[in-house]
Amino acid sequence: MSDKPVLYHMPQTRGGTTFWMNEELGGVCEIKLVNLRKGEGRSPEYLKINPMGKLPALTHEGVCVTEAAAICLYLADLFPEKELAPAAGDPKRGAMYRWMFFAPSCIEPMMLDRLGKVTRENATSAGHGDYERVMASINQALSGGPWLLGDKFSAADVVMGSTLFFATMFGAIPKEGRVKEFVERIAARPAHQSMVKKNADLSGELGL
Ligand SMILES: N[C@@H](CCC(=O)N[C@@H](CS)C(=O)NCC(=O)O)C(=O)O
Repeated sequence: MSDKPVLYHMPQTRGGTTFWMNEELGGVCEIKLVNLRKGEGRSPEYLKINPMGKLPALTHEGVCVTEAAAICLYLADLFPEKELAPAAGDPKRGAMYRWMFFAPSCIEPMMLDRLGKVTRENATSAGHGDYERVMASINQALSGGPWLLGDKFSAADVVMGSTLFFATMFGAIPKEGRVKEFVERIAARPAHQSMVKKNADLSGELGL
């Protein structure tokens, strides 16, 4: 691989997920800070990278990847020697995809419904169902362990771990039972602790 991937980041955003992934991989990305509070996400230069004006984003070899889960998956595949994703064709890769898609497409909208006190008449047409269904799935996902794919930590744990970390922090999901154990296991990882420390330093630098 020639160029280093460039990760566009700001602390206190979903960029924390991809910044943590970068720490799990040993710091493989060049970090470029985008200060959303100063409007840098809406600058013409950044909108060319991500027309959504959102973080995180990653560029590599002329390609842009947005969406935290997609970036984590891309990085896991780019550095297979770090073993953060089962190889293509391994059935466990199916489970990895499942939970990496489940977090942004089911947990996140459910969380926003809960926090915004939105009630939906029809859980069958809402892709994320409802709170009870999402919680039943999360509990099933965490029933093995210690990690989502069993003994081996993977990119799926980064995405689900971050999502559950924030869901419990904001009170959308109670911090109890398997969720509590999982979130505590996540917080004990050296790469997660390093992300928290570096983000705190960067927050200071940016005056957040
Ligand atoms: N679907 C995106 C969501 C990214 C997102 O909403 N990022 C927020 C920060 S947590 C953002 O950049 N907001 C700035 C804005 O919308 O202007 C992902 O999963 O990465």
